[in-house]
Amino acid sequence: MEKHDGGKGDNPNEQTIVKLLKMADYYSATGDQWRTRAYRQAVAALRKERRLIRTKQEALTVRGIGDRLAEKIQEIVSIGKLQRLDNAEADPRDKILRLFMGIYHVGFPTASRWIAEGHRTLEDLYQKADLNRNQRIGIEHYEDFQQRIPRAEVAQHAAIVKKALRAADTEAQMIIGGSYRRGSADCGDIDILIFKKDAGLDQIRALMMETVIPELTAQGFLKVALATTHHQDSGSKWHGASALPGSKTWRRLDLLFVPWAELGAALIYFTGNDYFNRSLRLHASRKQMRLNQHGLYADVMRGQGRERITQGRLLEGHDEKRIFEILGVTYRPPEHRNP
Ligand code: DCP
Ligand code: MG
Ligand code: MN
Repeated sequence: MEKHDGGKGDNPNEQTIVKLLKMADYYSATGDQWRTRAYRQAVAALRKERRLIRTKQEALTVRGIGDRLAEKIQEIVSIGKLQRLDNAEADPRDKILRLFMGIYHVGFPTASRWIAEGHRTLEDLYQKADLNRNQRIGIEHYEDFQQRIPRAEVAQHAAIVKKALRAADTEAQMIIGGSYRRGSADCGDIDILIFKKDAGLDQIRALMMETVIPELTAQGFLKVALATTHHQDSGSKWHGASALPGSKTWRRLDLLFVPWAELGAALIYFTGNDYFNRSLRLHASRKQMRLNQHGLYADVMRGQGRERITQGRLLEGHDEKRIFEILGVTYRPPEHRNP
């Protein structure tokens, strides 16, 4: 689940924004996409305001804020809290839902099915539920995977990966992405992009799967592989866990294998955050372009239901700054991509 740092602190509506973002996180965690969107929209609208919005009437004059949200905003400003948020945080079913959704790769559907089956604790699940291997590992290392990782430790894990990478190929390169690249003091996991000048995906993938990952596993640094994917749309990646020498704490490690030609688009995608990505992609589609983790495209043909008919013509894939430029968006350094 995505967590928020709240914002930059120079907006008169900061207190309101923080509460609304918590609600958005809460609704997102419970699978309510409609409300999630409404709350995020309200936050985006408030961010653009220069004045403090105090009353429902004032809130209703802001584009993107409807009746219900306007009431919530008035409640926050007048009593300094949001009853709905306090209730949500106290509700036992929601607590269990969030507990279960904290397991690696468990989403709302699985978590609610487990609750319907009568499970209430991680112990229940572990003893009685029908779990796959990754879910078992996720429960065994629940505490580890829930902890934030101090920034300095992320760098230590990355240094170990880099050493093995360079030993396998002196020209291979990597960049730490995710919240680390955005400058966070601590991270939910370790996200690393792997690439090499002029190399295609197959070359990077072979280097990692045949040499680097087996080597790091033999060293005892990599503890388990949780998922590997390799296909057209979602790209090529490795999910697993690592631990520093002498430490019993497992950390989640995500490796993204990136073709040289797609480095810029992959950097944008893997740097995030996910809200930033969504708004940039939306911006692209409003300009008749399409942005994904592989590149920025023009002339994308869509059918009646907005489904894509053609991939379109590649405008830019390699150069991160150039992608912003073509989109007509002022370049934002990673530290400023925390909407
Ligand atoms: N990403 C995305 N959409 C998602 C999930 C991820 O666009 N649904 C992108 C943006 C993220 C990046 O991938 O920044 C890495 O994903 P993480 O889940 O590791 O998220 P962060 O690194 O941003 O945060 P955390 O510190 O919680 O790991
Ligand atoms: Mg991350
Ligand atoms: Mn990640």
